[in-house]
Amino acid sequence: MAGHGAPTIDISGIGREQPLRLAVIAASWHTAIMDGLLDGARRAAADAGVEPDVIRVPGSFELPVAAARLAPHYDAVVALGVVIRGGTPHFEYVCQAATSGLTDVSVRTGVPVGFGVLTCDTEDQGLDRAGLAGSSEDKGYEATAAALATASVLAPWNR
Ligand code: DLZ
Repeated sequence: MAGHGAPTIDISGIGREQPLRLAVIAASWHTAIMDGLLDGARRAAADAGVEPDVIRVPGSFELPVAAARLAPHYDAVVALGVVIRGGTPHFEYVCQAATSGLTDVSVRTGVPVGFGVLTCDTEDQGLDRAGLAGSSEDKGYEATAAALATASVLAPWNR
């Protein structure tokens, strides 16, 4: 799946028009890539005029349980992680757990969960998507913008 075809999502100031509570949950493996994703998430939040709470967890496997605990307290959640394929099936299990777990949290709670988990064959692929100098994509920003834009569009149906 390439970044080609991605929409431009305008989130400028949406958090100033309507207060939006944002939790950014970030795994800790692959530090350089994670730093880029987290910086992108913070930039998106700043563009939206939102002050995020940042919660760190050990690995991507822990993202769904953290999202499940936090989602009821926020308007939008973003999950950031980096999983890099190794020589064992572990990659598939962690990716599957993160993907299905985060989807489940989002659908079950009705709180948008931005999917900022990179699943890569190599570290270079992650660096290229981390919003760093020289990266071609900025997945932390994109996932945060998507979660905030979705929260904003769903706000009229807030209970
Ligand atoms: C164990 C593991 C491995 C091998 N690789 C990664 C990875 O590339 N990215 C990541 O976020 N986490 C990894 N983990 C850790 C698991 O996500 C989890 O933290 C542990 O299995 C403990 O539950």
